[in-house]
Formats: sequence, structure tokens, C-alpha cells
Amino acid sequence: MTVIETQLQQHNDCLQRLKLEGASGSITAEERAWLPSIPASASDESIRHELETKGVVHIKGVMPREFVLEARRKYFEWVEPTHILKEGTDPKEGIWAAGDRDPNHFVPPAGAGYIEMNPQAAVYIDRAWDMLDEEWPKDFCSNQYIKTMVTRIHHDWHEPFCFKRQIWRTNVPHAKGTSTGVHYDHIFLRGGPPTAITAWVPVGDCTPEMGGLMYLENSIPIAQKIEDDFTELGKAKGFTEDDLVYAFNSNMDATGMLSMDPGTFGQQFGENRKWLIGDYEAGDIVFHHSMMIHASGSNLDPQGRIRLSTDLRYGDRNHPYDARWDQDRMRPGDRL
Ligand SMILES: O=C(O)CCC(=O)C(=O)O
Ligand SMILES: [Fe+2]
Repeated sequence: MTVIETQLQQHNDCLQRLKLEGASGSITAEERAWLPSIPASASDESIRHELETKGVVHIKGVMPREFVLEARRKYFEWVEPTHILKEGTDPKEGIWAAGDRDPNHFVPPAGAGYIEMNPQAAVYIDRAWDMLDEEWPKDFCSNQYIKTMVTRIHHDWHEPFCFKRQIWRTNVPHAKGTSTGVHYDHIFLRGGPPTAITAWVPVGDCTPEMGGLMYLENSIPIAQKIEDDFTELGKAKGFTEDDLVYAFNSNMDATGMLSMDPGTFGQQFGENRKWLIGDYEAGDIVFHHSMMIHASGSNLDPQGRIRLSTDLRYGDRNHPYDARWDQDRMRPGDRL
């Protein structure tokens, strides 16, 4: 077998044996396909071609591994006082404490709408909020490796920048119902045309078992149809301009998501499209179009590693974009 054939075989085996759950429900082996990756050393044209034709591109080795693992270490040192980590382990590993702790009490701000708040959950959320005032996460999110890749993808952008509203997410092994529901990012970015691209950055390795992002293949036309229907429905309901751009209006459920059950969503709306699953490593970035439908899986890592990632939107100062995302860091109640 050639190297490529061996790799294909490994991916197929992985897709077959993987246990894959969304925030609710599961995704069967028949509903999955592999998200191929491309090295950062590939030509700009081939990287751009992937993104333009598929709506998503998984690029390997955009940043040095150690640079990313240093950010992982900083994050887990910051939240260590909340007792999220297994005692005696290195924060850089980000190993879940388990034992008598409830994984649903360690959900970050972006997942607050998914859980019932209680004092224990508030301890972790508050600590994660406070981190957003630190300088190092902002520096990491706008680092030169990502910026250079954005300019390679978008030759037409002369002033690319990372929106100030940056999201850091942990996904603790065996938390239930806390992984990201089915959505396309433009739901939350309706204050401008869909010009922004998202950089989803795993901060540490994120194997298929750890619930990384999964993409509904070739789903931009589906999202466009849903978006058009929402706009029409909103107008028929007499929505104000504010309601029309706001993700959490009465057309959506309370989380702003299309569904919490990717498997069922794919069956109902996907017309036999598969969910694309990737194997992400520290240093990789997945870029996606803001109309591409995606969700994340539950973290079922047998090694107990916490999934840590940040999702960033990049735009260009010379193109219109949703300015609400660049006014401030993420704040409680900012309705985005
Ligand atoms: O990391 C996640 O679970 C969700 C990330 C996401 O939706 C995004 O980067 O657009
Ligand atoms: Fe997203």
C-alpha cells in the first residue's frame, strides 16, 4: 500500500469505530466522512481552492506546536484554582480532574446558555471571563502566524484584522449537552455581509474522540436557504431591524442554534450530506466560510484530555463587516 492508501485506510477505520455524539443524539458511521487536511507549506492557490470549493480548509502546521502548547499551559494555569485539573498533572496536558467533580460545572462563557447555572458552575465561568482581560490571550489570537495565513488566503485583503470578540472554549470529557450546536456563524454576524472568515484554532491536540468541529459537507447553499427563510419569516412577523440582525430572535431557539442534534439535523436538512470529521493537532487551524454549517461533538477522550480551542473571526478594514464584533471583548449579555 502507498502512504496515501494507508492513510485513507486509517481514516476509514477511524470513521467506522468512532463513538460520536453531538450535544444531543449521535452521528452514525454512515453519516460521517473524513475532512482532509492540507499542509501550511502548500501553495496559496491550493489552500484557497480548498476553502472556495468546500467552504472549509484544515491546514496543518500553521503555528509551531510548542507555541500553541504554551498557550494551552497558560490557559490551564489560569483556571487551575477552579480545580478543573487532575491533581499532580502538568497544566500543559490539561487533564480533567474527574473523580467526584461534575463535568457540567466546567462550561465556559460561550456555553452558559446550555447549562443550568449554579454556584459551582459560576466559579469556572467567572474565572474564564476574567481571563479575557489578560493580554496573552489577545496576543495569541492575533499572532503573526495566523495573520500571515489569512493574507495568503485573502490576497484581496490589505488590512486584515482579528475581531476583538474572541471566544475561548473548553469541552470537558463526558460533559453532557454542552458541545456546540448546529449553526453557521453568520447567524451571529448578521450586522454585515458574510465577508468574515472564521479561524478555529485547537489549543492542543484534538483527536476525533475529543469532539472537534465537524462540518456538514457542501452546506453553504443549505445555510443560504435557511437564512433567506429566516429573513422572510422575520419580515412577515414584523421584526424590527434590530430583531432581524439579532441571533436570539423568536425564529431561533434560546441558544441561537439551528439544532442541538447534528445527526437528526443532517437527516432532515442535509440531503444525504455527511458530517466531515478531522484529526486536529496543536499548530493546525481550520478556516471556514461564515455560511458553512458546523457543530462540535462531545469529548469522549479515553485519556481524559480537556478540549481547548479558540474561535476567531478575521475581516478586512476595507470591506464591510459586522462592527459589533470589533467593539469590545466578549461581555456577558452582549447578545452576540
Ligand atoms: O469550538 C466549538 O465548539 C465551536 C466553534 C465554532 O463554532 C466556530 O469556531 O465557529
Ligand atoms: Fe461557529
